[in-house]
Amino acid sequence: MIVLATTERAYPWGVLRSTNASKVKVVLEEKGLDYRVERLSPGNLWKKPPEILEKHPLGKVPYIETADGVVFDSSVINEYLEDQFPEPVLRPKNPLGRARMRMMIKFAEEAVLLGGLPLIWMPYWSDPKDRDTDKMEKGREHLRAWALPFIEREIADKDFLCDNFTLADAPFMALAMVLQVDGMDISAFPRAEAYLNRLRARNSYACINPDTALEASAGTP
Ligand SMILES: N[C@@H](CCC(=O)N[C@@H](CS)C(=O)NCC(=O)O)C(=O)O
Repeated sequence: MIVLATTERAYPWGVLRSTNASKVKVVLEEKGLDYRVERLSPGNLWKKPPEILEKHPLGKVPYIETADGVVFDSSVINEYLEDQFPEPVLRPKNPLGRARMRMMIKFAEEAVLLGGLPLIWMPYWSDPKDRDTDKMEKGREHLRAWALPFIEREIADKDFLCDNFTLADAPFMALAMVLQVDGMDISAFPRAEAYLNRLRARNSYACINPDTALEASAGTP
């Protein structure tokens, strides 16, 4: 049984989950693997106690614990899962296809998960009256300037970024999750909007859907 260390918490406006760990959670689901969620408090991520640093030297989530050892960093974990559990295949076969998949993941890491998304997502972990709404709007502007035009162009007339669903799509499921809570209007990017809805329609999305209760998304039943 794989243990996924993450941060997830229920609020009246939805169940909020770590964006980077959500990338991994959907891949565990897509591969039908047995796993259990271990929830670390957001406070511990900032305090970085030794028991977390022992598992993840940067004191972040996600990391996974397997019978073979600990693996940290969402993109590294997802490729490890693909290597260790190759079915169903979530990686293109040819080198150029793989390079494309990794470029999509790299873009998502820098322009989405580190770029615009935290400006929108972090305030949702606080009371509405404590939120910096200007900062949240900056996050939305960042998405309108970078992530959404990129998706609009790269998805073109495909269903998924590398034709079939692959690891390239996992980080964009975290974007779908954040925008479900935020409700930002993205109708100016119709192909990106349809793509995010396609990701939300996958069975694996249920484990990160803000409408799914914590008890119903703790891993394999
Ligand atoms: N590149 C890392 C980023 C991990 C990351 O920043 N995780 C956030 C939660 S979504 C975290 O632990 N933040 C606490 C911190 O940065 O100290 C990954 O993909 O796993």
